Amino acid sequence: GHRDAKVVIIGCGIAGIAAAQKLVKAGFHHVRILEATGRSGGRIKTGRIGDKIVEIGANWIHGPCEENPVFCLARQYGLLDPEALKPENQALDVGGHLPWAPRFFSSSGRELNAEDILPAQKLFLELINESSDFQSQRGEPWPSVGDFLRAQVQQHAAEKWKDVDEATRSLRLCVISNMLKVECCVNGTHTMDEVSMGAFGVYKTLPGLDCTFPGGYEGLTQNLMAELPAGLVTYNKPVRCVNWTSAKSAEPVMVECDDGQKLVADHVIVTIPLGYLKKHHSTLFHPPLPLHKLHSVQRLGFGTNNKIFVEFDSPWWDADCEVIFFVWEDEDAVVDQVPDVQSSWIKKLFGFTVLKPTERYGHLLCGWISGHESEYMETLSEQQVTDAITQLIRRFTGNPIITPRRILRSQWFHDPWTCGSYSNLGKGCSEQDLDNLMEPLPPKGSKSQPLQVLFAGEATHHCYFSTVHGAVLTGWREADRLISHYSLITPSEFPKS
Ligand code: 6YU
Repeated sequence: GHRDAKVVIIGCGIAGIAAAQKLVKAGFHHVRILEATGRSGGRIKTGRIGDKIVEIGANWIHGPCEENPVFCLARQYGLLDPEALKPENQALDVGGHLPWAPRFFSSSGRELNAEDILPAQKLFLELINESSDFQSQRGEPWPSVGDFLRAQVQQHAAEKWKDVDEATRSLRLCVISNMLKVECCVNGTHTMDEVSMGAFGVYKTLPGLDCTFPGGYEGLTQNLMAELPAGLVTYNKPVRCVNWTSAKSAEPVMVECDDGQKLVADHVIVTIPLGYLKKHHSTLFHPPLPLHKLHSVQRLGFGTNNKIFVEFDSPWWDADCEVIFFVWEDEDAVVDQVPDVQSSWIKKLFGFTVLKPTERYGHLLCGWISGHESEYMETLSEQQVTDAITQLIRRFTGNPIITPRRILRSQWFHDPWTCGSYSNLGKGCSEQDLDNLMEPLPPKGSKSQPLQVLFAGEATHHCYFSTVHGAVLTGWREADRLISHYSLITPSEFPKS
C-alpha cells in the first residue's frame, strides 16, 4: 500500500518540496528527498548585498490571484505586503507585461523623449500579442518569433514611418532592438530567433499585478520545509544515475548517488532542471530515455537570464523612476545579439529595474542580461563586470563620475545543478514536447512496473513552465499521480481526513 511505498524525490527545489508535502499529507511514510547542494530552494535563492535582501533567482509572483498556488501559500504564511493582498491588485490583468513607467537613455549620452519612441513601444507590444495568437492558427508561418518581429517591424517602418525623419525612424528601430533584449530575458533565451512562433502562445499568464516577497522568496520554501518531517531531506547528495527497468519484472528502481550509495525505491520523482537533463541525460538514466522523450529534452529550450545588482551611495535616477532602458544608436537593424561576445557582451544588458521602496533597498538597481553574452559575463571577475557596468552608465547618462559602491550578480549557467535559468519553447517545439517530458517511465503500454520514474519541475508544466507556480503545480501533479495510483489499488488504506 501507499504507506509502505518507498518514494525518492530528486531535487529539493520548490517542485520537490511541493511533491513531498502532498505525499506526506496523504499518508506516505517513506518519502525522502535527495538534494545535490547544501540548501533547499534551488532556483528560489535569496541573497544579501550588504544588509539588503535580494533575489538571485526567482523574483516575482507572476500573476498573484486565487488560482496562483504561490500567492495563496505566501498569503497563508503572511509573507506579503498589505498592498499585494488588496483585491484590486489581484484583478489587474497586464497580460504578463511590465506595467512600468520607463526612462530611456541612449548610447550618445542623452535621455530620450518619450513621444519620439512611443510608436515603437506600441508597435512592439502589438506584435508580441500577435505572436501569442499565432498558436491558434495552423502550421508555423514563421521560423521563429524573432523572424516574425523583424519582418513586421521593418515592413511597418517602411510603410507607416516613411514620413518620419530619418533620425527618429532609426531611433525607433533601436528602441525595438532594446525591447527584443527585454523579451529574451523574459523568455530565458539567447535570441528571439530561437523561440518557436507556433508555440509562443502556449505560455499562459494569470491576472494580478506581479509582487515580491519583502522578506525574501526563501520564506516560501522555509515555511513549506517546516511542515515536513525532520530528516526527510538529505543534502549534499547528488544523484548520478537512476536505474529503472523496461523489462517485465517487479524489481524496484535503484538510485545511485555520486558517493556510491545505492538506494532502492518503488517510485522516483525527478525534479532536476532541464538544463542539467540536457547535459547529463545519457548517464543519468539507465536504460536511456526512450527516444521521443530524449528528443523533447533536446528540442525544448533552456536559456540563461542573469541579474547584476548594482548599489550606489546616491541615486542618479529620479525618485519616481522604476525602470531604465539603454538604447544603442547603432542597433537599427532590429537585433538582439551582439556582434562579438567578448568585446561587446555588455550591449546585451537591456537596462535596470529600480528596487522599491527606497526605505527598504536604498539606492539599488538590478541589471538584466540573457543569452551567450550573459554566460560569458559569468566567466569574468567581479571587478571586470563592475568596470563594464560603470563605463556603460557613465556613457549613457553622460555623467563621468558615477561610481557604483558594489555589485552582486547571479551565475546560473555555471551552476552545475541548473546549467541555465529556465525553460522556453524553442524552434520546432510544441505542447507535445511538454507532454513527452512529463510522461512517467516506463512509457504507456509497457509491461514492466508502472510509475517507476515520474517527472516534475518547472519545465514540465503545460502552460506555466518557467515559473515558480508552474513548478509547484508539477510537484503536486506527480504526487497526485501516485496518490491516485494507490487509491485505485488500495482505497481502504487511505486516511479519512
Ligand atoms: C517566477 C520569477 N524569475 C529569475 C531567474 C531564475 C529563475 N524564475 P529547481 O532548480 O528550483 O530545483 C531543482 C533542484 O534539483 C535543485 O535544488 C538542484 O540543486 C537539484 N539537483 C539538480 N541536479 C541534481 C542531482 N543530480 N541530484 C540531486 N539533486 C539535483 N519564476 O515565478 N518568478 O520572477 C522568476 C527567475 C534568474 C534562475 C526565475 C522565476 C523561475 C523559477 O525560479 C523556477 O521556475 C523554479 O524555481 C523552478 O523550481 P524547480 O523545483 O522546478 O527547479 C510568452 C512567454 C514567456 C514565457 N516565460 C515568461 C515567464 C517569465 C519567467 N520569469 C522569470 C523571471 C524571473 C525574473
